[in-house]
Amino acid sequence: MNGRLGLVGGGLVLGGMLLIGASTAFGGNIGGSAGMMGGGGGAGMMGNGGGGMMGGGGAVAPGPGQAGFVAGTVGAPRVVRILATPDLRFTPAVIRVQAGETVRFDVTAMGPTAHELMVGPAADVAADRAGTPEASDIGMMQTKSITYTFEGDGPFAFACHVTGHYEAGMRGVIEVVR
Ligand SMILES: [Cu+2]
Repeated sequence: MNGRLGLVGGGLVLGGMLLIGASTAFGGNIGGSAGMMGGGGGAGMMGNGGGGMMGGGGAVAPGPGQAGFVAGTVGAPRVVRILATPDLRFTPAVIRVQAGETVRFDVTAMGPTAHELMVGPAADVAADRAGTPEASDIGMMQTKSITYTFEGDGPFAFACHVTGHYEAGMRGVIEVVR
């Protein structure tokens, strides 16, 4: 019995770590999906997308402005994972990039609603301007990517322009770190 309890305890610890990560990065909105994300490459997601948010996690890759940070290049973009959640939010909603770096955003739709991801200058993203880089029709548990090089001072932003989503708050900001 003791041995079995120990095993259960270990499982809870692991689950707890995932949930801590999930609640930090995802606002706790996808609690039921945390395990699934963990099995599907959660470690990489945390390492790449967590950055400063995770604050102190030993396995977390340093973010822009932090010692040891490796900026993305055109040849080897830095991967940042974004979740499009059923409550019409992006997680994370604030992403830091280093000036000039190239980032590949991998966005996954976490629920039955299809989403889009537009990335670019904030004014273009707000206006849903044609020609602004966009991944569209991202279905449930589907992941699509946009690769973007952050030249200039910004401001930059990202958003979903499926009808009503932007107005509901489905948008985020990209902070450029120099
Ligand atoms: Cu959306």
